[in-house]
Amino acid sequence: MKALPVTLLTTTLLLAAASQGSAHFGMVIPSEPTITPEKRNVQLSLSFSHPFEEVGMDLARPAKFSMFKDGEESDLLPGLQQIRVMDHLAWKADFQVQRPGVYHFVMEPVPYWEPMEDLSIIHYTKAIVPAFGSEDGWDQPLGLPTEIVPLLRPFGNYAGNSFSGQVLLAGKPVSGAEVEVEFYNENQQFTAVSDYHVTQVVKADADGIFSFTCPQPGWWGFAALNSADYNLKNPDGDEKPVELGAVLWIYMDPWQKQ
Ligand SMILES: [Cu+2]
Repeated sequence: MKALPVTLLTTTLLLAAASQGSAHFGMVIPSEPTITPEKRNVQLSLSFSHPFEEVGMDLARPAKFSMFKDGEESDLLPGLQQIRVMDHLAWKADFQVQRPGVYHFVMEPVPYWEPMEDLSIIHYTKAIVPAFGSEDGWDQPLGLPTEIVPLLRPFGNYAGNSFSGQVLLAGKPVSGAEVEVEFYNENQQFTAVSDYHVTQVVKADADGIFSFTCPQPGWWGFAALNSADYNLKNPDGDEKPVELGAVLWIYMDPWQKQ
């Protein structure tokens, strides 16, 4: 960051500050939304970012990174490698798929202290990747502290489909949960009509169920934010509240002509 005019720099910092607080998302983005026998390798990119604006934040080495399949959890943490995403510290994992199935990838970051909100943030972040035509188990909760369980099968969808999911906290539906929605605006192909359009918001019903129609092809992130029933110490050693995010990323394909 050099030779930026002072006014532009100031504006950038103000914009970054203004968008903090609502728009950061844990991100687990697979290199392929579905796995075929011809291309068995999938690379997972892990970051903590503002997906629409493509403004990155540093993601410390996650506390956990796992793959769940058929009720079994595999630890992928040892294979994580540092990368840069949106010019900030991020992580990647290479995973080779051997067998058909539905692979749930889950990141648990270390708590992120957010002074502007006076709380720590933990976004349990999930992406669900099917392999070799299997679709068994996409609707299974994983028993995370908080999670969005898809009601729409989270793959093989077109832009324009409506995503539905249920927000769980400690395994129970969250009545009226607030869910933030952002499009991963790769290469800044779109610009926001207003600041309100960057992060969209939908509320769940009494059973924690919400729907949102995704109008563009690409990755869409859903983040249901709730308060933990515990505190954590901030860097000054003070006990502060904790925001638990249940984040799910799904991919919407474009329609294809013959
Ligand atoms: Cu932020």
